[in-house]
Amino acid sequence: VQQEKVNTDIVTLTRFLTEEQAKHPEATGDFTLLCHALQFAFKSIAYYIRRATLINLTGLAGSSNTTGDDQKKLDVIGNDVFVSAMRGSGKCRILVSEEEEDAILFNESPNARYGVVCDPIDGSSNLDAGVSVGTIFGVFKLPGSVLGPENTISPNDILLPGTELVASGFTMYGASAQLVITMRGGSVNGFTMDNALGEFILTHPDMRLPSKRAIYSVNEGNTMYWDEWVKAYLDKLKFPPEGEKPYSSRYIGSMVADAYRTLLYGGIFAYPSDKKSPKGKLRILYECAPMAMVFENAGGLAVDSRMERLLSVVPAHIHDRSGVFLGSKDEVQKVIDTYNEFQK
Ligand code: P6P
Repeated sequence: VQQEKVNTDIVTLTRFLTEEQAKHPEATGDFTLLCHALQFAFKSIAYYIRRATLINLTGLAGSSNTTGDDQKKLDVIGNDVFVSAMRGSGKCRILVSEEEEDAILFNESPNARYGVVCDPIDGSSNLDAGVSVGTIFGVFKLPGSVLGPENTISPNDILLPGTELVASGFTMYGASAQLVITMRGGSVNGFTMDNALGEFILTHPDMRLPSKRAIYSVNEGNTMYWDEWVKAYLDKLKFPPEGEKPYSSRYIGSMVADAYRTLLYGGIFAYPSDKKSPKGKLRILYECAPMAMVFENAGGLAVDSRMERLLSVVPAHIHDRSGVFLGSKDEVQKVIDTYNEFQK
C-alpha cells in the first residue's frame, strides 16, 4: 500500500499569525490575540451554518417556528457569536456590525486599541437556497487620542477611511470555510478549513488577481435604474467590436461569493449607485472598504460611483453605503475610461 506522504509543512492560520507577529518586534501581541478571536468567530459561524438546515436555522430573524416562539436565526446567531468573541478578546474597543444599529463600545476594555467592523453573515437572505454566504471584516487601529480610561471614545471615532485598516478580509462558508485575509501593505492569503483538524490551512498563498478577465458580475435587473454611462459600459462588454468575444456574466448575489470568484479568476464586480439606490447598496465600512483592501493588495482596483478610490472614502455614518466597482486592474480602468468619456 502506497504510504500517504504526510505533508508536515502545513501552515495553519495560527502559525501564520505567529510568524506575522515575529516580523514586528515592537508588536505587543494584541493584534494576534484579536485575530485569534476572529478565527474563533469564523469557526463557530461555520459550525452553525453547516448545521443550519438540520436544526432549522435558515430563514431570517423575526420569523417564528410552528409554535410561534421567536427563534434565533443564523443572522442573529452570527452576530451574537461575533460580538461575544470581540468582547471576550479584550482587544477590541469599538465594534460596528451590520446587525447592530449603533456601534458597540467595550468600555470594559478601555485600553484596547482596535476597532472592528463586520457583516457577520453577508448574503444571509440566500441561505435557504444553499448559496455561499460569508463574514466580511475589517480591523482599524484606533488613534491614540481616543484610547485609555481618561478618553471617552465615541462611535464617530470609527468613521475612518479604508486606508486606516490594518487588516481585512472575509470568510466564505461553502463546502468548506474559505478565509481570505490581508494586512496593511501585505499580500492576500487564502486558508481552507480542514473540518477534521478544525484548523484553517494556508492553501492560497499570495493571491494575485489576473490583470484582465472577460467576466462581469452585476445585477442586470437594475439596468433601468442605472446612469447612462453605466449602461454604455456594460454594452461595451456585451457588444464588443467586430471579431472580439463578448464577456461572460456571472452573478451569485452574495458579495463574498462573487468577490471570491473575481479574486480567483479576475473580472469585474459592480454594484453601481443608481436611481433606486442613489448612495449605492453596499456598506462602506464593512463591505466596500474591507473588500477594496483585499483587491488592492491582490493587484486589483476598487472605486466608487464617482471613480474615487474606495479606500479613501470616509463614511458619515457607520451604515453609509457606496457604489462599488472592484476587480482586475484593466477591467476597472475600462469603467473609469467610460465614466470619463461621459463627463466631457
Ligand atoms: P441584489 C446580499 O444581500 C448583499 O448585501 C450582497 O452580499 C450582495 O452582493 C448584494 O446584496 C446583492 O444585492 O440587489 O443584487 O440582490
